[in-house]
Amino acid sequence: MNNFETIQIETDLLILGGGMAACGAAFEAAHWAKQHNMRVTLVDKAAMERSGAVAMGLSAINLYLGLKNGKNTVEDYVNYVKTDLMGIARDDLVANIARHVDSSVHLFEKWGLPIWKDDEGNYVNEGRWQIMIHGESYKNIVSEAAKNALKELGNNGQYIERVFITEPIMNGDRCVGAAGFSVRENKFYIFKAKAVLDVMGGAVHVFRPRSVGEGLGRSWYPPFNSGASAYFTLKSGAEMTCQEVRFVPVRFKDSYGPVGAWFLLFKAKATNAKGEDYMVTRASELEKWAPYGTAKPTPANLRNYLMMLEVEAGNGPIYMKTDDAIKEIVANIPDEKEAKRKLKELESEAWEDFLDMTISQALNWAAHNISPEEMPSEIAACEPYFISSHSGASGAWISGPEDLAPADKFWGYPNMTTVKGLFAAGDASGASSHKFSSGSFTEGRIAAKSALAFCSDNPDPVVVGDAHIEELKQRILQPLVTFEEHKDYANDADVNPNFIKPRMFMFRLQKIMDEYAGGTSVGFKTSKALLEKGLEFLQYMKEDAEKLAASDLNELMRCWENVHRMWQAESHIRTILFREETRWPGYYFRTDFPEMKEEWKCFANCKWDPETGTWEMLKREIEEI
Ligand code: SFD
Ligand code: AMP
Repeated sequence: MNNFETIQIETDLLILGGGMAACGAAFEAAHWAKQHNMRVTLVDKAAMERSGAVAMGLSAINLYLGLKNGKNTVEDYVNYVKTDLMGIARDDLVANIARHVDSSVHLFEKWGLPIWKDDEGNYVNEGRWQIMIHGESYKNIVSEAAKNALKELGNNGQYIERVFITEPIMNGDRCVGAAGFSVRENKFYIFKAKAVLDVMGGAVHVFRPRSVGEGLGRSWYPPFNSGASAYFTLKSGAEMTCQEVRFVPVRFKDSYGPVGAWFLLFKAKATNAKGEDYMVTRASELEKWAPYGTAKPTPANLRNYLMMLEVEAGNGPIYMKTDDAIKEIVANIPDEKEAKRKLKELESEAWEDFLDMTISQALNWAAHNISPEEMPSEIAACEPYFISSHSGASGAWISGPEDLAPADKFWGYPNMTTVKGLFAAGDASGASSHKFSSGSFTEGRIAAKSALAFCSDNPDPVVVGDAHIEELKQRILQPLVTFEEHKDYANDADVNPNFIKPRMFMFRLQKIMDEYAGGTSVGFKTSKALLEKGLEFLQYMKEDAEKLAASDLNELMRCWENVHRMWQAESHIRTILFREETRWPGYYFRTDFPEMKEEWKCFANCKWDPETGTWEMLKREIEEI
């Protein structure tokens, strides 16, 4: 530990993360910081060029309203999001993002992102809210603009890559910075800031993945996002919302390729093995979940649910009828030459959809001799993830904008959590689903502007005592010490009675979550008895977390990633337990409370108290605007 240099950095706004929300934050912050001579520092655990969920690229921008064309209104979008989330969403937050998102998309295009255009020069819509892009380099383009904006601040702007943020730094009830370490060099970092923006994405590998053994690590959500956002806000004592609302995407089986383009652009159907369209044959099930179940489009969790009923009935495999969809489009073209040209075009678009964002799915097709125009492909429900910017909703409970938020949902600074000086956006903020890449970038912009206003109003320098810094350093680097102390006891580095390695710790966490909290192996079902047992096992894990051991910096990161996941897991179990109903079948199902209840048409929030170490569960009202 003595050979770790301690580096202290002072700034005004500290942006934690380098993903879509962080890039939006950096871009916007640079504009305001220049005018007010303020300092902005961004810290990413990876390299911004390819970090976060957009690392591999994307083939669509899922949130674009086209307000200028008068096609959609902000209100339409709020209604869509709320229905998709079975009535649970913050109107004020969703509307705030929706009214600003188009301008962010126009910036992406200006920076060089190729967006599909039709013959009249209009964007090509995938669905009502989604537009198609040639997006393999989406993240490179957006991060370059963010970095350039920070560079323009000269000494007042910096981005630091490959530093893993571990812990919040508190001064009483205010968040004043963060501690972390380099994943490449023996350097321990202390960031002191007037305002902190938590944008470290969502969480994967909390639940046991379907891919094990040689496929381990292949998941829909990127393996790098490991619950740091939720851990950071929880440990600061911030109130959290929708921690029960996980996302279970349906994807092409085993390689997790996207389905949106197939369903929306190509109008493909999914069927059971007998060729039955379960959205039709099981339509009556949707009435049980009215008014959401009977709305159009059917909420994502209910689309999943009908498919899961087929699997349970033994009617799998489930197929995406790529072949039928392509044939139908081509069949409507009378001219033979034109039909042939169209077929080639569709084939190319189908492959690009994967190559733009999930390259392994294209490899999977190639490996299994799949020609999408000739045969269908299997689809399946993935394991659960935490991603509030997509169709999940878990994250910090934040202040809305003054002009839209009801009185109890505005506390001075938009996007500030219930902890002073701590802001959240993207996957880190909750109850504003379907923001996606463009909305997360936009929310980052909103949050950064607000956080700089907080810095202006709280200009005094931040103080963090030396003893506090030393305590943080000891605690964060402890896994390296534990390993050094005990490594010679056993001849297998993974099996040692004196410590637990992060990989083993992760397997244990995933087994608990899978079996007790409704993972894939139990068909996404759980109950009070199962959840309470899972919670008991998590308490033992918390004790064992003190014995995590790391042989190098990479493992030190893995140790803390799994501690972060464990906190995400605990808040998830506690909130599922609290909400005594089933509201999102297809994401999870409470067998002891199998129905949706009017009394639970509210937010289920939770809060961990840093003073007492106890959890509080709260109901918060849903207000229509
Ligand atoms: O359709 C630390 N998303 C899609 N959005 C679209 O607009 N179109 C699509 O086509 C999309 N598809 C999609 C999407 C997501 C995924 C996983 C797939 C496919 C496979 C959603 C967007 O990607 C998503 O909404 C945004 O990326 C969210 O932005 P943000 O900023 O909240 O999260 P991030 O971009 O993942 O960035 C997180 C950053 O945090 C860093 N980080 N840094 C320091 N210390 C730590 N401890 C940290 N932990 C994490 C990360 O490195 C990263 O920089 S579709 O198929 O669904
Ligand atoms: P996905 O590839 O599933 O992430 O979908 C991309 C976008 O299309 C998201 O906005 C989804 O909500 C939407 N979407 C996907 N499938 C459907 C469907 N069958 N009906 C309506 N919307 C869908």
